[in-house]
Amino acid sequence: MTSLFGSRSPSRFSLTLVGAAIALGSLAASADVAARELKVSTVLSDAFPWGQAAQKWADLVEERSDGELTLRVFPNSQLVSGDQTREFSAMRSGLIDLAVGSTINWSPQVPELNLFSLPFLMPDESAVDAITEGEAGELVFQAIESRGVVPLAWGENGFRQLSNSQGVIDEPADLEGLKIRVVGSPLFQDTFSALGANPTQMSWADAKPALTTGAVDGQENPLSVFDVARIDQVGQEHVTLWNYMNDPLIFAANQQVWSTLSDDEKALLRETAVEAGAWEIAMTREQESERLAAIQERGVTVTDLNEEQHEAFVAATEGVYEKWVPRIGEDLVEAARSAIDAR
Ligand code: X2X
Repeated sequence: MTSLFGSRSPSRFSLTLVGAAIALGSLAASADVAARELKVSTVLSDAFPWGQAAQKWADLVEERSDGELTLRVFPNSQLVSGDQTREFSAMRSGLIDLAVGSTINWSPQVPELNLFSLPFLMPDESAVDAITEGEAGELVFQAIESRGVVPLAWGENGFRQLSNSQGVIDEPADLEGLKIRVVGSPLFQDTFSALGANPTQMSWADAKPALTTGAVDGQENPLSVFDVARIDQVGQEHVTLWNYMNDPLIFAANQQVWSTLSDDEKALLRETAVEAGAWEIAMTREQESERLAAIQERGVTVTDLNEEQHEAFVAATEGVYEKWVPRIGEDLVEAARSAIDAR
């Protein structure tokens, strides 16, 4: 048997084979480097605007990198086994490459993110934009970066409204003793305790089952989440529109992963995150009134607070500021307030 190198002078045929093998080898090697897949974590799937934001990001990256960079979205907090308040730590430690995450869920690790959860700080969408698009937003991004994660762009889960199974809530006294499911972030415990409720921290994965069995009486989430998850079907017949806080989303990357990307790849990821975020924010806001109508059509009682009722909730939660403003940082809160005043 003649091996490829068996004859003294290799035939033209065997030389061609060697050449082809080398070419194939280097092709495979460059494909390894080029066709890179990054994992994107989200809490909500693409049935919700949040998951759609991540999918949009993935689609834009695929389109513009000619398939060289692939973002694969892992919804339902599956990369952290459902424990959404561990997502930031998992991204910092490298278990997660990229995420479109909620400021609430990351606030246990990044205290500055509690800014957005301060009750009744941001009255409307323009107040949210004034913060995220200005100096306060930059300070928030610096805080994230200083804790080992690279922030890229903003999205929006939305203004959070209150729902419950017991009755109409239009004053703090109506919350007295109600068991309310809140996210596992300490500020929420304080806000709902201040209102006289009985807050219970649990992950989103556990929330719907707890509402179904009546283990909790109520919850708070944006209308898009209430609508898509059909929270009306688990006995939540009353919704109070109180806009008590907004939950911006942040597109971000693990620092180690980020440092291995070329300048072009970094620019591509950043630019597509900004585009996907802007697209999702506009969509979420545009859909808000249809969602409200759909929820009402299903027989849910919707209560819109008048100014006096609204003020009673603001007054009842003022104490939360005393404890949390020092933790968030006086300068950041001040920057946010002046941005809101100047809008
Ligand atoms: O857990 C929630 O309520 C949710 C889905 O809105 C967040 O992840 C903050």
